[in-house]
Amino acid sequence: MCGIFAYLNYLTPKTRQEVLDLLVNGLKRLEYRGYDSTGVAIDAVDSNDIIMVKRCGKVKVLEDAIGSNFEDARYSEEPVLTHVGIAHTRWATHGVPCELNSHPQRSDVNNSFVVVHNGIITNYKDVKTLLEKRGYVFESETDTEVIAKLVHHLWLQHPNYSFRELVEQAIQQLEGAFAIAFKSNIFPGECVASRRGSPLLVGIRTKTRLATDHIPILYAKEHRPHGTSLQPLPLVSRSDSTSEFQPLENKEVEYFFASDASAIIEHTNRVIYLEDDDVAAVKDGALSIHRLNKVLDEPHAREITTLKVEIQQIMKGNYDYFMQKEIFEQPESVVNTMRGRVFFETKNIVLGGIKEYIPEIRRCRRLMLIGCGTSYHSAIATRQLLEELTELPVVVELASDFLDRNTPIFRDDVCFFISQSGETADTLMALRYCKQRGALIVGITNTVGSSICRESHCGVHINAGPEIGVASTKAYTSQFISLVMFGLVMSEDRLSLQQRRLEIINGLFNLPDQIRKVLQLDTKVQELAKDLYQHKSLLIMGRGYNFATCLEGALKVKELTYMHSEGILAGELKHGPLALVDREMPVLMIVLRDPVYTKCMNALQQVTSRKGRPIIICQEGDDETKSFSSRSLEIPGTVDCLQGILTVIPMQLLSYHIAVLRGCDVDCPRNLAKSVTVE
Ligand code: G6Q
Ligand code: GLU
Repeated sequence: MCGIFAYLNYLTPKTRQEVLDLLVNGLKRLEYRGYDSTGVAIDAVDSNDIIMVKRCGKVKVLEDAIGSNFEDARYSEEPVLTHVGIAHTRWATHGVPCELNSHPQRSDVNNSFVVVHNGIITNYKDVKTLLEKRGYVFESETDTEVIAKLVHHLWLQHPNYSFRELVEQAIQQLEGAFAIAFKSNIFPGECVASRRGSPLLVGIRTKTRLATDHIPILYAKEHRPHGTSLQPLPLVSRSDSTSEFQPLENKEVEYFFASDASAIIEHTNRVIYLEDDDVAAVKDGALSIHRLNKVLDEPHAREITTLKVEIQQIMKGNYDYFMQKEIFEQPESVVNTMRGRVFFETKNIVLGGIKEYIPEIRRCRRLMLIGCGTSYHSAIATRQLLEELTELPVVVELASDFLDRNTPIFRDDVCFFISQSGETADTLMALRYCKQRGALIVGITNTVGSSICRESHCGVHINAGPEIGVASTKAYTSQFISLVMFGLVMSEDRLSLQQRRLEIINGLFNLPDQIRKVLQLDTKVQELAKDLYQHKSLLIMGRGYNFATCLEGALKVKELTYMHSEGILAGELKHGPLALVDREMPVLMIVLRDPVYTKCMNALQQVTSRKGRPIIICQEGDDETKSFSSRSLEIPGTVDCLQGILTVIPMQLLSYHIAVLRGCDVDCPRNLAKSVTVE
């Protein structure tokens, strides 16, 4: 989730226009991360005021708006010695993309404190309620606005605190994930930034060589642990570490704060990667890094590292394609989907976006899950579990077919529309069809403010972060988890299901590490791809909870490699597809130790006795199953209903590697678009 770029020049004359150009250019470098709106904040010419320009849409729109906003010649002619500018590309999580919800968000009409933020503040409602009681009036729908207002509130309570101390105290009250950068007209020339769970780095440019390669970390003397009750607001004692204060001092210096190095590298290659809960503050040109509490064995300084990479390389990290990057992001994206929703300690699940509708959903006649392509597969993947946990009939529909059939819909139906983009025309038409007939509409999307979001009665944002590769990967696993979370909410008061729920919640807890483990199979999968890429076809077989993986795997192979591929329900083998099997036909079979294991083994034997040479995806350590083939991939075992999240990853990797070997355009397969807005 999205982009921060901030720039501070100390005793380095720059016109405001130059600062603006720098900020806009920084945002352009971050565009590839995906976003829906943008904004900047800089200082006014003849006062301490902060001027903000925010726009919905592309950075280019912001650039044009800036052009007309700062026509005053003094912006391009009068150099300023010291200046702070902050800028942002937003990927909405709370509140639709619009000017008011764009960042920077402000503390008050005077713009006393303005902030740019990446991530999600999961306890923003509590903080907001508290601040509203103290008279704050909120103007946006974002979670971010609470950060700016909280800092303002703390400043009113402790007018002697430094900018850095105010931010330090504010972040103790925040839960969730964030990278933030602040600017203030009460503290001109200063910038304070921090992070937790979302990346942020500081670039440093000086005329002369830096005197040090390390910035010592300073600690607050007292602190409160995270997530303390918000009543009353903290009266934490001030961190007083002046005796240790050894900031990086330089006469002329420029600082760049950014979500990733792509926005910094053209200015400097000297950077510090901030760690979670670091607070980096620049005052009088000196950078200092603070932490709230000392952790044993922690380094005492943050190292200034020298980047030796090209911009292109940074944008995709160590990856060659966005799709590959997105596959490897899954250990983090699944955490983002669960953040602030699954409480592992109390075994509690809260889905804020549908909470109020749960009683109505519990009374419904049936659940319908509707989508296209990969999104449809996430419905197939979770249908069985939803039937089990909700004890309701669950119908899964392809949006286009659903419309063709004039499917009967009733007022007491609950219809889920699953869509990464939230704009797929077929899904949207099906939504409108169901809405007209009085059904309750639940949107499951990755794009806040999309048509499906807006037209739903309620919903769940899957929070997978922008997906750039046309082939959907991390959105699938996040859709999967969102639907599982829904099932868990529906079953929370069913006594007979408590053991099952517990098993699933524990399974969710272990998922990120298990995904990391599956990703380690990458080289092995690449080897398999070398065996397969010259073939014309690939059959993928499985059943039960893993049938969806077969369909999704086959879709990935088709769209990326242009090879024929088919996902086959293993139970259907003898009703036709078995005729395809011989020595030459590539077959991949998913055989896990779950309730349908014996049936899958039957299918495996049917294949091998026709001289088929299947590649087997089986459970770690399952030597018996493995012995049926010379080629296998072992994946960690989890609870049966979550296994599909782990089995789909080798399929994503396999299709990716075959596509690379066949010389296909991985991120933009021919004839396909990321968002299908035509029927
Ligand atoms: C798969 C594709 C595609 C996609 C559908 C539905 O790799 O991305 O199958 O899932 O076109 O798109 P939405 O999820 O955006 O509705
Ligand atoms: N949660 C914030 C919002 O919706 C920030 C989203 C982002 O990372 O851009 O405004």
